[in-house]
Amino acid sequence: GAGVMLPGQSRALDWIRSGKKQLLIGGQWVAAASGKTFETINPATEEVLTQVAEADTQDVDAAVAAARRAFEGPSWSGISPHERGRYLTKIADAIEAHAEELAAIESLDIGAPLSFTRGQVAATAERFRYYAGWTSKIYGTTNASDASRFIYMVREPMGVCALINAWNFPLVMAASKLAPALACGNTMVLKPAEQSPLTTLRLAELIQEAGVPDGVVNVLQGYGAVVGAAMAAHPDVDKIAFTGSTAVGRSIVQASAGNMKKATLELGGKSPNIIFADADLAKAIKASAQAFCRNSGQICSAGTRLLVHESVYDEVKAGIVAAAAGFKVGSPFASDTDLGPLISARQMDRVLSYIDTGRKEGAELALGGSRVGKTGFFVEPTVFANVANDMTIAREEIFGPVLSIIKFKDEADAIAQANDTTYGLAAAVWTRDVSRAHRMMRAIKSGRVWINTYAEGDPVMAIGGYKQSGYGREMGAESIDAYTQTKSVLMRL
Ligand code: TXE
Repeated sequence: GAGVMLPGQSRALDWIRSGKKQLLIGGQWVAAASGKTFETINPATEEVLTQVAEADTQDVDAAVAAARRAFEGPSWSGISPHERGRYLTKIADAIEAHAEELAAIESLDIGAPLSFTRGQVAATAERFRYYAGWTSKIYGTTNASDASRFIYMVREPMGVCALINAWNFPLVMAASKLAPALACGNTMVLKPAEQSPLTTLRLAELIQEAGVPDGVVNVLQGYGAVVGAAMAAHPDVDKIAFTGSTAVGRSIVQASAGNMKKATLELGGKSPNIIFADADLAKAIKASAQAFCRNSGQICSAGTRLLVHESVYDEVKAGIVAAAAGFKVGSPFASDTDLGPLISARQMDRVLSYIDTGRKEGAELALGGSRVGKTGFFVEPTVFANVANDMTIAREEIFGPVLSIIKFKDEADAIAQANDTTYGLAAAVWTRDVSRAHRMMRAIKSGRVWINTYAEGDPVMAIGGYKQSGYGREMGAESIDAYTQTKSVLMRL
């Protein structure tokens, strides 16, 4: 059970109960113009954690106006890059100083185990530190030219950025957008997902305490179809960055076309995880079980299609089933929990209905398949074997702890099946053959490839999709490109 309350957990509850969870507009915490609020739920207990202000289009106008004033004023985009870097470092320090509290708020709001959210908090701080280093290293270029001319290119911030996030990694996702956007001198309006606003609000308080000027970071919690859509369509927003479903991504591109916002989109995936017969099978099995169960499978790059060479298929299948059967489903605050609940009743129903579809389409249910308990949105690790790559469960993103195991005959067959998807976010290859690893890496159409590991990350690595997994990239040097634009200058001497 959850047992005695941890210090971070009680600080988290104190913060959640302290004061209203309002909107941050122009440096002020304010109620929504409409006065409306909505509930945020603890998905492990189904209890209401607190009420948060519910923004609508009026609040979007106010927040965009505040971001515009902050951008055009001298106190942010005009300051020394070194000074901007110091703000980012201060934010990273504050995140680390409040690590246990932030991890506990995240676990309360999204249900992920504390062991997971602690790692997320560390990754959040690391992202601010990484981009703190970038502020003073954003270079333009100059070209050779004849003696009568001087030609150079400068990189400038985009301006006002609209940042819209999903609920599966609220803090890390906030950092992936805020840190590079701040580093480049932009101002922003950030919308956390309606299911998971709390850590974003706490982070915004820490950003304020770090002294970032009013209006640079504005936060609006609210529903996607209202607030998100208004941000995407707003004529005074210069850039939009979105993480979420491919369907909403498409509507964002359409809405943003009105004023030609620059867009980056990080969308869904159906990532192939490919095990060859010559792999270190023990390692491959262990990591592959985690690859579809981490964060209860609510990860865009989760390894949900396990492609296994036919000669080791039975052994890998048995190993995966045994490993996943050993995972403990339970309270995010119990130290032995591997899988917490899914984010919402809606997501749980969605996942259970995919499991139903898998059964109906004739896949072999080798493990799990049901809800756990009656309270909280818990679903067991679920493994389907003998899956054909054209079944619905192998084609659509389920976003729950559900694995499809698919056989392949040879390298060519593995490549064909791996690429037979509308997505292209991530992939992994397990083999001891170095040449094969490189051949596979080249052949796979996805934005990220792991070799003999899964889900490891580093702030230098860009994240993003081939095909319908997205536009552009987040993180690494590519985020500096995504949050700046180039101005070319020609001077006649
Ligand atoms: O996503 P939405 P949902 C996938 C995953 C999941 C499915 C549905 O398969 O099962 O999407 O999840 C905001 N204009 N991913 O419904 O709706 C919304 O408020 C502007 C994969 O939660 O895409 C939230 O802030 N914004 C993904 C954000 O978009 C809108 C992570 C994401 O919500 C909007 C999450 C609109 N019209 C879900 N409608 C990944 N890439 O990791 C909604 N939003």
